[in-house]
Amino acid sequence: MGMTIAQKIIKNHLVSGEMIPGKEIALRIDQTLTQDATGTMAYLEFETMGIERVRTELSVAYIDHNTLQCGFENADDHRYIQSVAKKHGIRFSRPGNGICHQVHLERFGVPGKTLIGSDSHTPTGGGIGMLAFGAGGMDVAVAMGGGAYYITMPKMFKVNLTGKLRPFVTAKDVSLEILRILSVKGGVGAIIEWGGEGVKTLSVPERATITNMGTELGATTSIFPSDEITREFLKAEGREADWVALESDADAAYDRIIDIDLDTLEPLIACPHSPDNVKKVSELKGVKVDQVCIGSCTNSSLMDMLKVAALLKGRTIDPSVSLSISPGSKQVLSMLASSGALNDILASGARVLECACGPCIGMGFSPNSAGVSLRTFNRNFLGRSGTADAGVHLVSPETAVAAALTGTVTDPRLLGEMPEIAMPEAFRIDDTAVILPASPEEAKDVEVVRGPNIKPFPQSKAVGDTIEAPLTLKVGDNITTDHIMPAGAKILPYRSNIPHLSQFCFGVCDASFPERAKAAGESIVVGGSNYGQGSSREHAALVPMYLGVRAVIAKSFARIHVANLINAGILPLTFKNPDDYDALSQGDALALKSIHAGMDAGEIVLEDLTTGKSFPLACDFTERQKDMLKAGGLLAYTATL
Ligand code: MIC
Ligand code: SF4
Repeated sequence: MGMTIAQKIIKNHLVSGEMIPGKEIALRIDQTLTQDATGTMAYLEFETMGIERVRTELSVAYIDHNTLQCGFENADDHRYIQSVAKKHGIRFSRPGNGICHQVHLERFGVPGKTLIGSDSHTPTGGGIGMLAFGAGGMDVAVAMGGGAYYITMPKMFKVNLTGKLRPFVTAKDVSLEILRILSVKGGVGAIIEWGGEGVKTLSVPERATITNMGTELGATTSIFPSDEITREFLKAEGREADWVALESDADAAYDRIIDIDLDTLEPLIACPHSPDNVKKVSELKGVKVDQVCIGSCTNSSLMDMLKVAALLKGRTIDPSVSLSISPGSKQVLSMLASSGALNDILASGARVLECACGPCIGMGFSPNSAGVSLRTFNRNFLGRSGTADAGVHLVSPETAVAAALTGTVTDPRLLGEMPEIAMPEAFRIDDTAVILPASPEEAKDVEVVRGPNIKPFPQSKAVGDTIEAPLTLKVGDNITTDHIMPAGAKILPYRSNIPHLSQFCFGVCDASFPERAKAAGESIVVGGSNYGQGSSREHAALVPMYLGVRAVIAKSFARIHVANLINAGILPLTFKNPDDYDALSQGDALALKSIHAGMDAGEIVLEDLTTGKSFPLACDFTERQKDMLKAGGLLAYTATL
């Protein structure tokens, strides 16, 4: 039987395991990336492994998230990352050079290679035909050390595109359409391959918008073929030699095929507070808009920015709207400047921010109280913007401009003619903001600089045979890692200081949780379905671990988060009967007994000592995962090898 693109790349990188959906496989990783909000912890973890030089083909450390420097913390962490990168053979992308996924696509991504990144939107690389995964920092540290990356062999979904997008309907609308169809859980356990005749009408940046937002579907990753369009893009980046053709076999089998006719799509909008709460823009016509933000790893390519500039040209934004524009990379910004498009943006009244994540992760530009914000980003989770009662909506750059000009939600097709914008034949190449590591000889003398905000890694505990602990927090469905460990300008600087960070754990759901958990000493958290969706931040596991959480029981888990829980030595268990969730109450005294035998049998019984009821819980751990849990997490396990 023929193979899909992803299956071919997996086969080429398979270290162990069988390519049977649901079974654990280990993959050789060619490239890694980190960003600064997860990177400090990832490099601290890498350092504990005592490896002199990374063993990947390429590893890049980006600075793009924590670029507001309101105190010494972020600046210190950046110096730490820069020095650790220099010492251990990692390229360092300076602050200002751009958002990791945009820069990686431009300068480093290679079709057919594997990439893992300590950021959930690493699948952006699928736009160029890479098999790219978001992962926890510890998994990235292991991959930098030459270790394999373990995942569950995914199912294969195909989205078959036909037709061609009409003017003012964009790749972002394709992303929102697939979210409407599949929901934020619909991609769990699957790799989504984009194919069909319609693919030939999409440029690499458009493809990357789509693979970027595959993360919001919960998919393991998403991928496009590598074709002539990919070759043209790489050629324009001066990297034609990196191109290889990649396509699935004609008789490849898929677990699910979804058809989307690009001709029939309309401008779409995801309403608060979930990326799958999708409506037609026309349904929200006239809703007052306070703020518009254009940028993020989803929509910050040169093409996106040139379209925005062309639509803003000769117009000024509505006086009641605040518009921010963050180009995705220095390459994008410098080409906007040299083409004159930057002047059209500035003349419109927009505020141009640096090439970084910025408002997407609440690093400034939080909306006004109860403000309506239209953003070209990928997530609109409650509180993520930094304003608790803001209503964040996700839209295309075209829809964002229409709202900025009119002050209300407006169908962009009312803006008139879409100006013709051609993809440049050559991008402006300047890699001076990527600092190369020291040579192996010089590396010995490089001193790693550590600021006072870097606190020791919290001690994990081995999973013993019994856990008796209260249920300190019960939460509902689709809890994101932004709920568990919020980010934003005030909290992000403490990503290397777990004790400080712990005060904010579950702050979006229940601000009293940290105190309650500390008072309890050890505790158990209960969640609904798709627990831990969203960001890859391992802090959403490390901080609960620090607060004494020993087990999380949920209806189902998101892929990266469940791996992070195991890496942190927290036992993730699922309800065999999802209705049992209703029988548990916050504050109940719970007991898990005969855990080790239960892990082997695939079932552990939960006793509710308060109500006297008991419930069967499922666990399907591999031998490696069992050993990791019994050792107290990945770092403790690695030390035993
Ligand atoms: C995000 O978009 O939520 C982030 C911030 O990029 C995270 C990483 C982090 O929390 O540092 C992600 O997507 O993994
Ligand atoms: Fe940065 Fe936002 Fe992309 Fe995360 S989703 S990497 S915060 S731009």
